[in-house]
Amino acid sequence: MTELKGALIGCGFFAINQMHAWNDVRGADIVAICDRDPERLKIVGDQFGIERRYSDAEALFADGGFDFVDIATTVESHRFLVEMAARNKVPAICQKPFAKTLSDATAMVEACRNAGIPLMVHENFRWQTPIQAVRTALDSNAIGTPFWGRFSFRSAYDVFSGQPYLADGERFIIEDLGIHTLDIARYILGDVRSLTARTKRVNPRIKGEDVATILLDHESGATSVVDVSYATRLSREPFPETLIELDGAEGTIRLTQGYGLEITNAKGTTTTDVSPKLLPWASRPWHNIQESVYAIQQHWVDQLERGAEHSTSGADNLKTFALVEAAYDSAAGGQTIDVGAML
Ligand code: NAD
Ligand code: 89Y
Repeated sequence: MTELKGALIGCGFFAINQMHAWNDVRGADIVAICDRDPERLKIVGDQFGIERRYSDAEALFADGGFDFVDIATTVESHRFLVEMAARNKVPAICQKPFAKTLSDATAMVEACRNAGIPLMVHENFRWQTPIQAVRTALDSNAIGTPFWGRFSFRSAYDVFSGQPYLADGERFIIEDLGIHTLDIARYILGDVRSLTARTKRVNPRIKGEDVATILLDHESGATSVVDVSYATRLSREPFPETLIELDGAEGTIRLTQGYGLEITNAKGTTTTDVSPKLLPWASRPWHNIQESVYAIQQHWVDQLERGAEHSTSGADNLKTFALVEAAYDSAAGGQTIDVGAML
């Protein structure tokens, strides 16, 4: 396999996971890094032994010598950096949330399409081992056609210590975390026709909403509820588990706290442990997310080699991003949003 050369922009909190995962991925190596903060550049450069270091993305692209760029900055710079990659005809991965608005996201997809470069959004939760196990169970027809689902993420984990910017934005849980849950709902039950949402802010120390309840009408005719909260104190903290309930014509699936997959159908009930692996560089409770970072990055390389579209391509992610925007619109106005009309 030819080794692809990558450059990573944004050496912050989450990029450490991406750098570890690149070390494990078959077929790619990071050869250059960029961050406008010299301290972060030095920490990541020294930790991962990267010599080529840039404080300015224009200078990184001008020097070139890499086959793809992995953009791990926060959302404010995503459009600017993806369009820079497109101008330089360099295939790009962009962290979630893809953009600030659906119109920005659409322009980014358009820029990459016109430049003829692949674009993948680092929308990694669908790559988690337990979520993949649910997909596999459905594909094996374990419960027949699903008609109802619940995708639930309820926690009181302190995400603000690692990611302080999450407390400052006008928007919080739907844009930051619910985006993954909505993507999982699409991945499991298919695209969405219409959506109704309600939000709340419970934590007085943050600016945005920390609770959201979203009702989805899927094109398949299934109905689902996506409910997310960072204001839910439980006896056993579930972070960062997404719990799933699916009812089908011939049975049910439950993804329960502690990574149990329970399938009930005419044959009875089976319970399987679908825990993620604890990779050597990972730490609990983040290991579920960390393993999915490795999985999505390996998928990036594998699909580039095959010349095939990525599961969370920019074009695919517009349909997830539309749900984020629709949820904020619905919560603000109280109405049901026609998602198809937004795309
Ligand atoms: P961070 O603020 O810790 O790091 C971002 C880094 O990017 C900073 O070091 C900053 O100096 C640098 N940067 C910003 N703009 C730049 C530019 N134009 N050029 C060069 N450097 C620039 O943020 P973070 O917590 O690491 O989050 C980064 C992204 O990862 C966010 O979009 C966040 O939502 C996402 N994230 C994803 C997951 C996941 O599971 N997919 C988990 C956590 C965070
Ligand atoms: O930023 C978020 C993400 O993508 O996964 C969990 C998180 O780090 C905090 O909500």
